[in-house]
Amino acid sequence: MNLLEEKLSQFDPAVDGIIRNEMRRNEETINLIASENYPPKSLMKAISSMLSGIYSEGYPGERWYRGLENIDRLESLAIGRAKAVFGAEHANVQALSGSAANIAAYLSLLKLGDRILSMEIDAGGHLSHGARASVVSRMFDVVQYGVDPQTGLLDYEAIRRQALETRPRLIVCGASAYPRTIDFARFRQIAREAGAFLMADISHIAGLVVAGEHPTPVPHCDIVTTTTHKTLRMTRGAIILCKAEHADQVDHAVFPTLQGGPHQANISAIAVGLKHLGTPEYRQYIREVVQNAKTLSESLREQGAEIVTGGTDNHLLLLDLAKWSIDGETASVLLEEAHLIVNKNKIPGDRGTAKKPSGIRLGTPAMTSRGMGEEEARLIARWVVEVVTHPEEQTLRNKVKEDVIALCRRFPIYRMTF
Ligand code: DSN
Repeated sequence: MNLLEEKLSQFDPAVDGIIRNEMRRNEETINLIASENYPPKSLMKAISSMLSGIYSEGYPGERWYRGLENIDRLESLAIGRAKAVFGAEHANVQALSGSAANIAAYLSLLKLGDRILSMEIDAGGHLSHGARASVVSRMFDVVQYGVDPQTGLLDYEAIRRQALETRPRLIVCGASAYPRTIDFARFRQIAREAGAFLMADISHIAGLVVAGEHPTPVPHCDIVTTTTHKTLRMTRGAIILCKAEHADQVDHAVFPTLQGGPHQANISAIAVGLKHLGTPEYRQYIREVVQNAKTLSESLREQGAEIVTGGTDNHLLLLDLAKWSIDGETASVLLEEAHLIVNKNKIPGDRGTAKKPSGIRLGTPAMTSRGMGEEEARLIARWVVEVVTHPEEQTLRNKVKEDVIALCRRFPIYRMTF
């Protein structure tokens, strides 16, 4: 048997079956996880090529192995597209994930033990911004800012005071669960006054930045990091953008400090994805993502839901469940039974725990990718409220599940057969 020619379904029906079941699960549920999306087929074709077997330590023109002329061309193409799309002086496309990109950014600007000022995870920051559970908190001296517990908003004056008191070497802005526009220019002023570098992690809002639906941090920051698979709708990876003066340190921090060979098959898919970002269709998609999030938020509010900050400016919103006496864990389990997929999330001033927080986070990138719009957002809002306000009613959840599946059939993701 020639294994190189073997079909997955023939050689490994177990794995093939799991993949098909996962495809079916996606087709029959509405994915409201704010950080997830469906990459176009063109990217999935690229990522499953022979490039998966390639090693290419180094950078274009400076490799350790031979036979990489096509890879050099590919990575240069991806770098050039990333710089053009974001208006950046330098781009690194090798980091394997958002956390790796963030750690590489810290290593390129800081010495171990230097102080970082970043957003608390409970307020919407990311693990890799220095949460206690992350290795970042052991590598650096991390102090953190939150949001105003009453409004849920960033309090720039409080952050400024904290920066002037704690004198960090680096200020990190950007979030995983913040529904409002971030004032990067204001962060730049704070960093300048405090004598700190400024880094933005725009993993969640990168697509909005590219499409002009959120102000760009690029001119204000020393380094900007982003994952590629959220609103950017690519396969999973990360991009680091920086000023030319930091280019060598950033590249060195990624390779050889943090990683060996990059995943060139994924870089090929990212290159394709970066080409998509320049199209009018992509800008229209992002406008719809934002409009759907606003409609979802307004419809939830009309039905009595408490939305953190009162609404959203971007692709996600946080639902405060306290008034309905249900926690985020229970709510997410019940919603999953109804085929509505969300994640539990802490909210500002939360008295709950990470495992049993008071909120859930809802995002619109994935539902919008399959063509759902405002009418569907209103239906989703109604179903979410029905399910979380009637936890005892299994029959109601079954009915919502049937309605969700019927709606999903009208919006196939990939038009693939099982
Ligand atoms: N896990 C991602 C999110 O859900 O926001 C961030 O890494």
